[in-house]
Amino acid sequence: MTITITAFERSPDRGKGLARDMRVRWALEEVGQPYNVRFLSFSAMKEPAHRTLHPFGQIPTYEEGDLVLFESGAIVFHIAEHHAGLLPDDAKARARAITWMFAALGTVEPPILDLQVAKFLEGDKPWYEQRLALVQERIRRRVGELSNRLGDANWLDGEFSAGDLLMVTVLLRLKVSGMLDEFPNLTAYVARGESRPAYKRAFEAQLAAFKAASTS
Ligand code: GTB
Repeated sequence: MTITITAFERSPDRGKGLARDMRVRWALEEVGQPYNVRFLSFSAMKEPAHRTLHPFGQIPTYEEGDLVLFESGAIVFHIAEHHAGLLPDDAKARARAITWMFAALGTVEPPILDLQVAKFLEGDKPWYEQRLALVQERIRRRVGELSNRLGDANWLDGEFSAGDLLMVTVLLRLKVSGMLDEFPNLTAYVARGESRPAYKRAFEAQLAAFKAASTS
């Protein structure tokens, strides 16, 4: 069945792979599923037609026959549940990999998103410096805990899983701040993710789309 996802027509990150369609593209590449992409402008995302697919008027969405999904984590989970390659067969290992998916989105991502909010939306506030310091402290604590757990392992729990896929995409958003460099094992972990052929294919596809939109 044809799979169609949505993505930014012109991604604000200029194709650096930080928008959340990247997670979905990467998951689809890992399991070898072809997909189409419908590109949306910011205004099209807020139109009723797209809101039928996504109540919050965002990307990514996922359509497969009459199934429509939103939320990148739920989409990656759906892909992982229906195709081999992203979740272990063993029931307990599978449950642990799913736990890491939730940990990535529910525990590690929120403080990292706070940093983006502080930098891009609160930079002109008189309390900005104080807030920034607090946000950075929270990130250091949380990411430090993750670093301790990973130790010198390649992946979070045995083989690469959807938990790693989401965690790597979450940590990638920290790269530009320089804070990831404080954790060499996580820097190497992210680089391992980026060096996977499926990641590279997904990255190239979204970059090519950005370039095509910029020249049109
Ligand atoms: N929880 C949802 C999910 O995981 O799918 C969050 C979806 C979401 O935030 N989507 C963003 C969006 O549609 C795009 S990814 N924003 C438009 C809107 O809300 O109107 C977030 C994002 C945007 C830009 C960059 N960047 O430029 O680096 C990175 C990530």
